[in-house]
Amino acid sequence: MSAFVDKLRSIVGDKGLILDDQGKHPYLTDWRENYLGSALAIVRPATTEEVASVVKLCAAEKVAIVPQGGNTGMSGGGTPHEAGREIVLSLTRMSRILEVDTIGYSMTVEAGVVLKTIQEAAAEHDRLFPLSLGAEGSCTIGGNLSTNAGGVQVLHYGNTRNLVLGLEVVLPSGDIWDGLRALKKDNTGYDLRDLYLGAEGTLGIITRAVLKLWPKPKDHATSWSAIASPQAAVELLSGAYAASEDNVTSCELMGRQGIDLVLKHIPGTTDPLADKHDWYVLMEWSSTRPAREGANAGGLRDKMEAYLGEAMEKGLVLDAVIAQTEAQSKSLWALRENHSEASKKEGPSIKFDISVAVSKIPAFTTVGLAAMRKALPECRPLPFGHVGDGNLHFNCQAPAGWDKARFTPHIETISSAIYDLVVEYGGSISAEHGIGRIKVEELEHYRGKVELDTMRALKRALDPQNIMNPGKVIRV
Ligand code: FAD
Ligand code: 2HG
Ligand code: ZN
Repeated sequence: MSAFVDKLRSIVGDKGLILDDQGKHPYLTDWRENYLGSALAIVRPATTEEVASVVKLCAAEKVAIVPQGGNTGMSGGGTPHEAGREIVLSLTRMSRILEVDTIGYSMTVEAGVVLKTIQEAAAEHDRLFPLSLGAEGSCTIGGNLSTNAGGVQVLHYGNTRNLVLGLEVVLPSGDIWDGLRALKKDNTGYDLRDLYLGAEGTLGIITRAVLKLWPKPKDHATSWSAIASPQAAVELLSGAYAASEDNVTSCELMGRQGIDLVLKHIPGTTDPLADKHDWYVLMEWSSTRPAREGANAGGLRDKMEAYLGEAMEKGLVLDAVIAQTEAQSKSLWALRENHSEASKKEGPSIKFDISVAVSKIPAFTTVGLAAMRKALPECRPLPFGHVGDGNLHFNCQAPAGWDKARFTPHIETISSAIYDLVVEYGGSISAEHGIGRIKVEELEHYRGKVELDTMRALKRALDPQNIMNPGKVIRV
């Protein structure tokens, strides 16, 4: 293998290779620490041409490649297998913003740019790149595109698939597909771009992208409402679309259990309301129209206050606060965005990244919570998430004090109970985190033969040697 490593070195140089155990370690385990893999090398090319040469070498030597961005994925897709016969190909050195086109509302970037850097670059040009999620300080756009990431503004702007115009991809042969087009309209045959979005690195390596931009909002309002049930959440959201003049950009549901964990584990977080309630909704409205000042002062915050006031009179909202400053808004968001971190600190959990039709969320929640408690009475359900997309992280925290070894034997019973219900409700077993490694068997179980056969046919046609992230998403 040292000859193979020498060939890698001749492509990426010493700067692009990590070979020592300590240096490799962060690339070999996932954010959730579910897996600890092994790899021949961590390879960090600096250009598309270097990526292509590495892939050509791997194709010739039949060495499999695990693409990796910020390694914040929730499904283990970016972690190599334990056998140690793969390389991890990290895109993090390809971190340049190549162009911001303010007239055409687009930005061209390399795959390794961190999402927050893209958001900031857009803002500097008075534009918005709307993808927003808790890991935005470390996830990369290549990872976002490859997982078709969701986040907290999908209900207004769509998921990552909707935020991209063109892609450049290195194929499993090492050929470069130049689809880096900034075209709003392009009906020229099969849509290759859509194939690579959400493919989790199993069909090719995304090296560059043309992203869509939006005008930057000039007025915001953030509220935190206590509600009695998920039914109240969907009704509150339903009315908010019109009340805000179609300016609802986020609507997140949380249960009290999640808030308690955040308050316990995340320093600096505080409960915004005096009393405890079972459920909460965090809503954000944003508009490109600035709030009016002077005699006729007013903006989204006033509209939100009026709307929540009416909702309180109807009994839909039990108590609420509206952020008066950006700092207050940030502290409300911290209660939401720290759910994953707090849950990790608390101990083992099962993540159910499910979606159903928005109107079915209340019924699903009721029967889902009952099913979870029936499967393991001591478990601690932790449902939260993007209620406006019908996507809940219907998670199950292990009983207090339980370690992984004690909790693991129960995972299958709880998972089957929840996934069977998801299917009954016509939902999805992975709304935004993808399949990766963790849900390969579930995909095989819950998707129909026609879909699975089509996916396998695509994988075999595009990656005949099965060197691109093998064993992830779909087994061939
Ligand atoms: P990685 O984890 O490095 O990789 C993810 C997958 O993409 C792997 O299969 C990998 O092989 C592949 N890949 C990476 N880069 C490339 C590339 N250039 N070409 C081809 N394949 C590639 N996700 C959501 O959808 N919504 C959320 O709200 C959300 N919130 C999160 C909050 C926290 C605190 C954390 C830790 C994660 C969250 N995630 C969320 C999950 C994760 O951040 C996203 O999936 C993100 O898009 C992954 O980006 P990454 O760069 O870290 O990718
Ligand atoms: C979020 O919405 C992420 O915060 C992570 O998708 C969810 O930890 C989770 O289950
Ligand atoms: Zn999410």
